[in-house]
Amino acid sequence: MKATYISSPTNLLYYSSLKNSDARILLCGNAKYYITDSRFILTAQKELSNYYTVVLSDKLPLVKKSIEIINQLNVNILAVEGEALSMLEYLMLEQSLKNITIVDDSEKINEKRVQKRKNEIINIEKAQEITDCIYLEVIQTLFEGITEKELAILINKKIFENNCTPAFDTIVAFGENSACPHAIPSNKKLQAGDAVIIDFGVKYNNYCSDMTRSFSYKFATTEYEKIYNNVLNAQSAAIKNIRPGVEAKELDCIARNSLGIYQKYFIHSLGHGVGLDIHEKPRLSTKSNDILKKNSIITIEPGVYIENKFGIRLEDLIVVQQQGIRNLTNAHKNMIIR
Ligand SMILES: [Mn+2]
Repeated sequence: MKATYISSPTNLLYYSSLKNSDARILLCGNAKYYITDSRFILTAQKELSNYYTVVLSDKLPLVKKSIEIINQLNVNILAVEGEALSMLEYLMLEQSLKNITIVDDSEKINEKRVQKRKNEIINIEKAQEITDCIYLEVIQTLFEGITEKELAILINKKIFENNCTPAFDTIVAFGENSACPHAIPSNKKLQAGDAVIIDFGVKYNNYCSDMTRSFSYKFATTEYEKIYNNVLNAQSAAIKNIRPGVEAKELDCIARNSLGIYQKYFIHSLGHGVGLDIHEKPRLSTKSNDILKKNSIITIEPGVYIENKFGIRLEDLIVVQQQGIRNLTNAHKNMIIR
């Protein structure tokens, strides 16, 4: 019999609806075990007893308690999350389970998360709604001399005020710093004519949002205008082609081709799935073998980065629907903000 061993924080959350990394889940036929320690046992018993046999791992590490249970079951294959399992934990499993074959089943364990349930979509929609509001608020408070760090702190403060947490490190980049796709906010001061990239997301009920906006402060050069419209067109072209069944790499290719002479400056992939994790399946890149499925939530984020000059990235969060799409991002894409 095959048993599945779930150990990553995100899948523990997905499979139990409880946020607790100090647990393991074991699925074997109809048997379902939730193994946790004394700090969390009462919560687990209260919330999970209808779905799981809740097991206290008191004196033993979680992995050892799991091994005890596996040995009591008639298991010959143990499916694990190869992507997330630590080497040490793997070695413990391997050394204690001599007659059991351990296989990587990350793909299958993560597969359920690709197509979002109604409630998951609602949470992500709400997360993006908060993100839109924060963006619209902060761009009204811009002034010459504000630093990237100050603006990032302001965004983070508003995220917490909305009872959320940042979904990842907020990115704020001015001027030539925007040419770095994942710039770290510095003490650089905003000046008129600067290109600006703001990329952030929030976690609402454990679900992430993700948005990037780019603009030129006060005025834009002709070159900025030209490239901005290029990136905007590339994004629209990709979005227009989203539908269940389309290959992720085809969308990436459409966006890349649409950038024309600027495609060599598009140095990352087109997008990614968003859910409990900020980056999850499907992957939208040149190398991806993923095929879009309905009720997936994905980002479409083409960008152009010209070293020592500026960068431009536009990122929207999109629900793949049976018929067409639903764009969860409503923040405007004004090219110049004064
Ligand atoms: Mn993103």
